[in-house]
Amino acid sequence: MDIEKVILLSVIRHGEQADIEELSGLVEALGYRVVDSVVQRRRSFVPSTYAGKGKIEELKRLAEEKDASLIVAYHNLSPSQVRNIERITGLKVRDRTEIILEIFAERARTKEAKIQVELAKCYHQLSRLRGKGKELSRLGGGIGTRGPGETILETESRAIRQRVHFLKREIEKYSKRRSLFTERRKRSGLVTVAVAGYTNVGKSTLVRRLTGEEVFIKDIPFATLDTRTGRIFLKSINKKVLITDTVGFIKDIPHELIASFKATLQEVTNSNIVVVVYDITSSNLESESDAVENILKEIGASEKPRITVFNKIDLVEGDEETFRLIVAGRVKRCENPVFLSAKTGEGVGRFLKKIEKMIKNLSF
Ligand SMILES: Nc1nc2c(ncn2[C@@H]2O[C@H](COP(=O)(O)OP(=O)(O)OP(=O)(O)O)[C@@H](O)[C@H]2O)c(=O)[nH]1
Ligand SMILES: [Mg+2]
Repeated sequence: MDIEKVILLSVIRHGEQADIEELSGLVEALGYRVVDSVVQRRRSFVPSTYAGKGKIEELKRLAEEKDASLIVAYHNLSPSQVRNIERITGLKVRDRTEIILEIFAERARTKEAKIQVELAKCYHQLSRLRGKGKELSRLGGGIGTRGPGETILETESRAIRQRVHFLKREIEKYSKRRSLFTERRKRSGLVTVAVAGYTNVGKSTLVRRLTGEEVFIKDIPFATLDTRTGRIFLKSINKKVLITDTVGFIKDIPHELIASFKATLQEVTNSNIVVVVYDITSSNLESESDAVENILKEIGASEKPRITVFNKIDLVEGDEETFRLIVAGRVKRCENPVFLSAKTGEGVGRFLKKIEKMIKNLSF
């Protein structure tokens, strides 16, 4: 079968940025090929077509020329925007949230992750239906009339809401189980360290390096969707420490995903120390750091004791001074910085020393 060819579409409003390269990586993670991208700078989105009509026409010509069959928009689109762009171009249209949800759906392995992804999809469908409802009611007849479309919408959204109710109850079970584990850990005096950070920075590689756990590592966004915990023993302070790998963060994360992955992200909130990992080679440290801080805040973990890891130093020439210069002023918070390579192991000793010191000082 031919690989589906995709053109990316983004409207950048004044003072805003869109990470087209990242969107391209996400789309390609699903096995599509990105053949071009169209970017329009303007003050606001066009309500009916997201980008201006001229741009959409240009997109149509480009798609013909490049044999593309799918358009992926950077921002969330309303149902009417999708319909209008589809009508003008004759191509399928999706948005970034749908792409991320699809990646999550593809990667989910455990029952819990699958339930969380399904919940996120339900939330997304509901928000789309709400949009559709508004459009229909604008078209609708006089007071008290109920168009047939509306009835179908109501039935549809009721079915989804029932499913949401069921899925939430299922997630609650996992959440309770996690709370029990947390309690037990606390009582047994085990210290827990959660490894968090942007997607694809090397969190799982670090956890594997430290614990030897066979976690899944791959050069793709969202390789990890489930938390995995391994343990290490810190001889000098005679303590067992649990290290948990977590799902990666992303900018403008679909709100549906944070809401449904709260249970998994609870591991970060419940831990004693949070290790925030960055990829020192990233050219987007600033916006990645913003995203990380926003999500940590949303899950109530921003005030946890933390260590900031800059990973992948094997890809950079130089010494610690060079590394410091590379990251200087680029991440919002930089408590207890450590530079290391999870791949080669360089600097991992220093990292463990930092953890030991922190545990001693915090006297867990
Ligand atoms: N050169 C180099 N590559 C690394 C290092 N650490 C991780 N990688 C590579 O970076 C990619 C992502 O690594 P993962 O450990 O899966 O990253 P992650 O943060 O767990 O990613 P998600 O689970 O997808 O959020 C893989 O190709 C790793 O081999 C490192 O220290 N140096
Ligand atoms: Mg991972």
